Amino acid sequence: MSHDAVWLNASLATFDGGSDAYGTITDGAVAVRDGRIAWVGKRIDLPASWRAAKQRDCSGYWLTPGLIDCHTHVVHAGSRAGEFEQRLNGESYEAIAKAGGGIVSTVRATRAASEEQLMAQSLHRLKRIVAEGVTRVEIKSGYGLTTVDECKMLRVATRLAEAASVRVSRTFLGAHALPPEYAGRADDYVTLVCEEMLPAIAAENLADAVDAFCENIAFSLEQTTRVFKAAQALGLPVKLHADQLTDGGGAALAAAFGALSADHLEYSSATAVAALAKAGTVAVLLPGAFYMLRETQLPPVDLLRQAGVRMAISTDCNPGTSPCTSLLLMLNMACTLFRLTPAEALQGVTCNAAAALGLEHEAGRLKPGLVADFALWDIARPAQLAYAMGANPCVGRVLGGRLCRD
Ligand code: DI6
Ligand code: FE
Repeated sequence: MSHDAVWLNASLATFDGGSDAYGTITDGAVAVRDGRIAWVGKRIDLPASWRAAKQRDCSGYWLTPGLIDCHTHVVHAGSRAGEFEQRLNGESYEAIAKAGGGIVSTVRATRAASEEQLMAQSLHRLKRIVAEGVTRVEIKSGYGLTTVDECKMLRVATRLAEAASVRVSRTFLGAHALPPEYAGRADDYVTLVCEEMLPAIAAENLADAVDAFCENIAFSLEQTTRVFKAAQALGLPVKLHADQLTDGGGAALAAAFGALSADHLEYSSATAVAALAKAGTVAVLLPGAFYMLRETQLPPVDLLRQAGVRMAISTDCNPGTSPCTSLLLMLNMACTLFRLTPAEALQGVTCNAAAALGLEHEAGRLKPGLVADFALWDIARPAQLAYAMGANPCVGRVLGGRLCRD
């Protein structure tokens, strides 16, 4: 069945230039052909050739690009509520990780789960993310840490697209934590990641990008460099968890490799910011992890802004440092905690989130040629999406021109 139609009677936030930071068009129209945007503009300017097309009435709602959650670990098993309690009793994230808790406890649960169990637990969370107007989600592996279990996670990520009516970008994060069986042998584990896991994942086409956790509790600059070289040799783009807990030089390394994104960045230096700007690497800011860790070091937002580094915002949905399934709440926190403007925050979950996934010419704006993925909102102005806490004004999601039933 064709979903070619003209979407009418909506205010548009195109994020594609125009009179304000949202690219607002009042009384707009969006024409869709073959799942892609064919025309965007004011209704009165709609070309005559579209006047006889099927019409979809948006009832005066706001229509934006479908939101993109560009950094999640939504596929995992188990919960870390106990660890949360430990932290409130004074234990630090690093100390818990060193004592065999933290990421490694989720690794145990994820290894123990069958593909179907992992699917069921993850789908439940993903549906909550998607319900807030999200049409694309990035999903990382990184809680398997064996070839079999990393592939299991990425297969679940692949299958979730259909199950949750959402587009999925899959990222291989084998270098997330050192599995206990490799204690004291981190370089050997990195060899496994580069020489066994990556080729297996590339051969099965299970990943769209490769990520690593570059941090003193995880992998060094040298180890990250090995992973990046192996990824690029297989033609896979890279991204990095960088400078989250310390200034370890991760963001500068990501820039040196032309990474799609460098994520977290609380401790990134001015030099690193300049390198990101030069490389065109997107800064992915994760206010949920900042909040959950009760971090006080703010990411260098003013420097990023001045340098023209594109900023994206994401949930970082993960069981340890950001058990969050609300991208709208992250908009609010990006504004209140990081002092982004509502327009910057919204660019961070649309056009800049697309760029963080290497999809800036595919998604994230209302622009001819891009996918017809939309969210419809019962709001009076776009800033309302960043203003409210705990509200969900999403009244419809459109994927490739087709209205989703959810
Ligand atoms: N940084 C994070 O915030 C998450 N992973 C990472 O590399 C934490 C993941 C976890 O604690 O389970
Ligand atoms: Fe993360």
